[in-house]
Amino acid sequence: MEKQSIAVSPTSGRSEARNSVFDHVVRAPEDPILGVTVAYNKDPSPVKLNLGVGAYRTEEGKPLVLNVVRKAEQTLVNDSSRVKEYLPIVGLADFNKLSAKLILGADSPAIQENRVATVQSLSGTGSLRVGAEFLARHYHERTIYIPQPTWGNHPKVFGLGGLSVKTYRYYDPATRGLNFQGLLEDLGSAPSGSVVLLHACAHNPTGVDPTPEQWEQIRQLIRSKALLPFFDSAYQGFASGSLDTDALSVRMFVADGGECFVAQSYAKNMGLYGERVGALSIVCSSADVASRVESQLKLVIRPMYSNPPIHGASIVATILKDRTLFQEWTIELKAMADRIISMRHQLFEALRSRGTPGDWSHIIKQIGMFTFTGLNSEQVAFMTKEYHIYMTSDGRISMAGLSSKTVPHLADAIHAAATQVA
Ligand code: PGU
Repeated sequence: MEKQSIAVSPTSGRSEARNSVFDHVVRAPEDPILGVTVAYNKDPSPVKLNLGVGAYRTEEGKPLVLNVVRKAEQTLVNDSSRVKEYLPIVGLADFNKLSAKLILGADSPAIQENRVATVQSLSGTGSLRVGAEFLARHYHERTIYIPQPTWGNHPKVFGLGGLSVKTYRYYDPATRGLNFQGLLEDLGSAPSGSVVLLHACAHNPTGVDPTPEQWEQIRQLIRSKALLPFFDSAYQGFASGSLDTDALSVRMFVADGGECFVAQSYAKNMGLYGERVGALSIVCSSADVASRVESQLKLVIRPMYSNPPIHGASIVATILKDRTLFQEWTIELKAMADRIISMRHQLFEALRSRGTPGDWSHIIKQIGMFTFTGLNSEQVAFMTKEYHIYMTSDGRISMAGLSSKTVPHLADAIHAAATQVA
């Protein structure tokens, strides 16, 4: 082996800059969401507040590991028969079955008829990416329509996955609600067969979901035009506090017998963010199609990351298959959802008591982890600079990062931004 020579400067003692084959590489900007945490971490202010990333915090502002997750982990650790062998390419079999059941419902005919191909993947993001690559290889229509706006990573995940990305109207800034007419028009004029990305519940970043009646109209339109629905379910249980209620949209599309994709994440609802645990389910028209689809999903996964990690999926499977643990999980999940709802009311009241100009009722009307405040990027920059409040530049705040103690500080900042910055 050749010896590496590192030139050390006698004066500085540091290695000297050399020409690099990467000299042309330009510094990339930080990620619009995860980069907010990077900036937050650098701020020495004691009053700083991170409302950027959608990650749950307690009333004390601390990350939360659910009790039920601690218990499941203890069970796993105590079980000396457990080994660290590779999982199959598609992941843990129990986890896959239970995940499909969780989103589609225990009595789903699609599951009973073995028409669902489920693979464990790397949280929501990895599941979306595997789905995108499968579609790019095996589906006749390579265009996916995503809502405008949507989670900032969606266009990149689907674009790099090999699909061409277009948008459909979703949000109306004037009403701070759904642009239902625009949505119907845009999906109505999408080429037949196009893939349509739908947030199963708790739309990110707007917090605006269709009503059940609107979902039914969307379903009819999608089916009548033979569009292919692709659900992103990253917040099951976080919208209403009920796992079943939050799965209603997906279940409507499965009940009609048609095909669809569902990407699930356990990052938020089980607090397993860094464990990277999620699933992709493809609901097919027959068991035979589902088994062929699964065989091809393996060919997508194998060269990407070979097979998924075992720990997070084992935690989820342990909880989902045990009646008592499952019950405990639903209680802890509901408590997280309820705390977020209470933050909405507290923030709304705090703005009202300050007489902050504008209608802030959307804070209590919006659903899920986020409030899409309507604050513009200048106002956001002002709040970061003057109040050390960190949030994405589109004006989205993670309500889960707020606590009773920090509501007044945020309300002061919003009030100042709304009155001093145009
Ligand atoms: N889909 C949606 C709609 C999401 O909001 C997120 C996470 C994901 C998928 C991916 O989550 P996984 O962690 O891969 O399961 N969005 C959060 C978390 C930070 C991020 O951008 O990844 C957010 O703050 O928007």
